[in-house]
Amino acid sequence: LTEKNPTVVFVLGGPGSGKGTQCANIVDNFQYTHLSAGDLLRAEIKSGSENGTMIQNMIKEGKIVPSEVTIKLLQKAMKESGNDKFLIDGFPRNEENRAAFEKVTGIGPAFVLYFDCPEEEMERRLLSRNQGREDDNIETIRKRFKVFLESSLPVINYYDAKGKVRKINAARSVEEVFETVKGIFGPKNE
Ligand code: UP5
Ligand code: MG
Repeated sequence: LTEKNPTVVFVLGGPGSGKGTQCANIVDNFQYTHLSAGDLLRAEIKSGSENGTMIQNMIKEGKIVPSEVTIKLLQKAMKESGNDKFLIDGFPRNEENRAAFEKVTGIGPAFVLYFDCPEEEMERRLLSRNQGREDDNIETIRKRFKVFLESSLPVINYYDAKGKVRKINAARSVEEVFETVKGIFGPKNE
């Protein structure tokens, strides 16, 4: 990294809560680079890397890929971006991810965006997404919800206890949600 103290915002929320959609809007309005851990892992599968089959199997089961794999991909993408402001979307997903990222990179998040959305709404969105994602079927979606509740919510609670969580009602239109998001990033960065 060229800058010594990069700014990192973790973007968290359940499957289908709108993390990727809102990150795209943030990037259009503020000087951030969007890094989706899930997108990086899916690109790794496509590239035919030696970890590809393992990653594919874990995503199909809604399981969390070992943190060293994900962190390596994130670090590489951060370096290649040349930027020093990052939206890290869909990571950290469990306590081990969180602790390992802080240990390996020495970076803690400036804050954490948490897109809060009821499961029924997330399920509706995922089932109608139609982008050919192997994990957008009802069996895998149920597993993803379970992993989110059991492993990812505790990470959000950890940062909430530190006053770092900005919780957003994500069960509104894309535009309404982004109005709230904009207020968090502030006019000064626009
Ligand atoms: N949509 C979005 N916002 C809407 C709104 N306000 N109103 C109506 N519709 C809305 O949105 C999902 C769909 O809803 C889209 O069709 C969108 O148009 C619509 P999206 O913005 O894609 O939601 P997002 O929260 O990004 O959903 P995604 O499915 O990407 O979330 P996941 O957290 O499940 O997926 P991710 O790619 O992060 O991870 C996938 C898997 O990779 C994990 O299950 C895990 O197996 C693995 N993984 C790891 O192991 N480690 C990691 O660190 C990351 C991932
Ligand atoms: Mg996403």
